[in-house]
Amino acid sequence: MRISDWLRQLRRQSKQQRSRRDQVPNANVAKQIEQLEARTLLTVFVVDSTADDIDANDGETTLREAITNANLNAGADSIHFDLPGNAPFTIQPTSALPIISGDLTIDGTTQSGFNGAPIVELDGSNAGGGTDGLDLANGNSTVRGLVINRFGGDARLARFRSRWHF
Ligand SMILES: [Ca+2]
Ligand SMILES: [Ca+2]
Repeated sequence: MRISDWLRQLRRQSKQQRSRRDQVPNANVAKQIEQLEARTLLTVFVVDSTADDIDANDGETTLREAITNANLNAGADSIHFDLPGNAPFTIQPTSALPIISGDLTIDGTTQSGFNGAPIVELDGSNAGGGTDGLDLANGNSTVRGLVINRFGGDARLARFRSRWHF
């Protein structure tokens, strides 16, 4: 091998090593970003029906479906509202809603038309006596911008270790 070839080979090797070295921190950064995304990206379920059914194929999402999906979906979730028609929007569950088992934010302020006062109402009139409104059994859950009324039981907010009676 000629010296010039040998030098070229050496240079190539050193360049490859350098680029391999450069890739290590990049790979770490990519991994960190992935982890960050997993932590910060909430899955948002949008309620666009005031009905109370569970039917994955009817093209609309009820609050009952949204809570069920959030419970099944790993990690923290949010429930937003995009209900058609005019305020107030009344959701009348015909039985207890699923216990909220993970971190969940139910945010009634996302309903279009919200202007400082809640316009989405969770009405327990038809839910059966002693039924709880929302049972936040676990995690860091938040309910905002909702009117919750006419339930025989409680709206339980485990985060505050308290019971709200309605
Ligand atoms: Ca549906
Ligand atoms: Ca979840």
